[in-house]
Amino acid sequence: MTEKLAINNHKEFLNSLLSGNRAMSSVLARNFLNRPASIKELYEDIFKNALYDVGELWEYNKISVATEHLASAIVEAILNELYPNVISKEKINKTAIVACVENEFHQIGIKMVSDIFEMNGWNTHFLGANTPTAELISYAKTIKPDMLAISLSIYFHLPILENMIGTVRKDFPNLPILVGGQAFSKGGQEVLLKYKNVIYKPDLDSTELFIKNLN
Ligand code: B12
Repeated sequence: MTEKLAINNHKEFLNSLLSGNRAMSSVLARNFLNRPASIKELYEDIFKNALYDVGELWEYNKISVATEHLASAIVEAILNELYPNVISKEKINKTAIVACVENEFHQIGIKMVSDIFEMNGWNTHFLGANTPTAELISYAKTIKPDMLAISLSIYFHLPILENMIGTVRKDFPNLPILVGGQAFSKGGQEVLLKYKNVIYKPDLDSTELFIKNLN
């Protein structure tokens, strides 16, 4: 019965999220991967588009905050559930610390980015939402990462990012810092040009291309 549940586009997955049906959402996601489709397609075309719609529905008061919270919690749960599909068999002995800037609570996009690193053989340390800069730095000193990947969704968090970059640079002058997130969807990337080795990527395809070129 469950194998017959299929999605052709993100709207069907969105309906499942809005009805709060975690079990069905999970089956739909797994069946999508049986087509076959890549994890990246599932993340970008289904999860991301559905969550962007959730955001719009919330913005226009068409759904409650509770429904929005539930929808994002279901997607996060499915990301964790799919993690075994993400782990690469061939590790390349490179490590990335992956986090959101301080005060930033949107962590689903950066979790997807973390998975893209993993799929390409990297070890990732996913610190998640609202990571205090001082903690990030003291953790980085113990891990000695090859890359820092940082997310921000709220444009007003840009000064926090700039402050973080400045502080990181004191201890890690050459560490590549990959930056992304919706804060830059309407511009703002030019602010990053003044920093050496700070790279902006808008989505999972461009992030993966960037990682593969490094590898
Ligand atoms: C779920 C959600 C929440 C949840 C987050 C839960 C969680 N566990 O993450 C909670 C409830 C915490 C939340 C809170 C708020 N939210 Co909110 N939220 C959303 C929602 C619906 C989905 C976010 C999401 O997961 N999107 C899907 C992911 C996959 O997309 P993404 O983040 O863009 O990531 C992609 C790329 O940007 C990129 N990327 C992301 N990070 C990185 C990092 C790197 C290094 C790279 C290379 C790439 C990259 O890769 C991803 C894949 O392509 C969005 C709607 C939307 N448009 O996204 C609103 C939205 C982001 N929220 C919004 C707002 C206003 C808020 C609040 C201020 C609401 C409030 N009044 O309290 C607070 C702010 C909290 C804070 N301080 O951060 C606005 C932001 C508007 C703006 N740009 O300023 C949005 C757009 C809703 C809207 N339409 O108005 N929110």
